[in-house]
Amino acid sequence: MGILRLAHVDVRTPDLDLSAAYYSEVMGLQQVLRTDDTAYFKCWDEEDHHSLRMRYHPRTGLDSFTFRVEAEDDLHDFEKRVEAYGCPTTRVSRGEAVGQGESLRFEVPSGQVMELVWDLEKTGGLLGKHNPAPVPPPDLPGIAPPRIDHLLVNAEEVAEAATFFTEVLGLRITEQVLDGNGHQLGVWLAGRTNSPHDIAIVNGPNGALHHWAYWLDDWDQIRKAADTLAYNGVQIDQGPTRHGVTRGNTIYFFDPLGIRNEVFTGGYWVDPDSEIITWTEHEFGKGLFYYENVVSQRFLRMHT
Ligand code: M3P
Ligand code: FE
Repeated sequence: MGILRLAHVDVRTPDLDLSAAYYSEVMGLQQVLRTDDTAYFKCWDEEDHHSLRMRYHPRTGLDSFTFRVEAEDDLHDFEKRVEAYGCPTTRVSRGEAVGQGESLRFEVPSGQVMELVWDLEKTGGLLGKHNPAPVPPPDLPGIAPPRIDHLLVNAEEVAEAATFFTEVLGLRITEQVLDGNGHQLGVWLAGRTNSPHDIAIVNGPNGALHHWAYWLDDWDQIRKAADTLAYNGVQIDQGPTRHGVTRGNTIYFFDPLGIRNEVFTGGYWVDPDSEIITWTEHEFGKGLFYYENVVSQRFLRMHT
């Protein structure tokens, strides 16, 4: 039983055409389905139906984020565990959501809607499984990341959210930031991946989305992403730089409706029994952005 990995992020946009153009042409995702009010996107190396759903709504925001579980029966077990913790759950039946079967939804203690699913429609990656090329076609537009990597949500009570994610959902903390009294200000959590984070939770308003991130293969791709963003007049938030936390290389930027995106590479390999890395609030400037060593207020305060 367990939570495997991030499957998709579902967000709202007041300008679906503008958002769809940006995620197709600048981020370089594949638009797999477009209806009147919703667009579905995936990265070129992803096998599931989609990793991003954008639907029209007058207000920008996070609808939900979805993690895949290891086995079909896990939904039943997680339903009991989440309910026992005190969070009501609902079942979404097969046929109600595009690209997946039955799922379990609930509000996490920090107010975001989380969904667990096992049955994802596998539509395959761009390279296929028969004598695949190691790289995608060279003419893909935009940044064209191979896959989604992680998301970061805010929580007023980080420790409470962290307890839920570790004790109820079974994720592992890889890194944490503690204030002078030993209270958690941020936690980075891994599912069954060897990544330093599939989700992170940092102090901020309940219900908020700070960003989600796509994986890129190396630092040179981050540099190229910066060129693509600047060329397209996209507002860059931070970087290109390096995180102390996760050790990853990164650049943050805003989509046309002000949702923060990140592209990320590097980081270290986490073993299932790796010990937690702890940062003090005093040194968190380096943890956040190792070269700059500043805790940028725009970065911490702005969210969706
Ligand atoms: C990351 C990351 C904050 C830290 C963000 C860190 C918002 O996005 O990928 O490690 O404090
Ligand atoms: Fe991140």
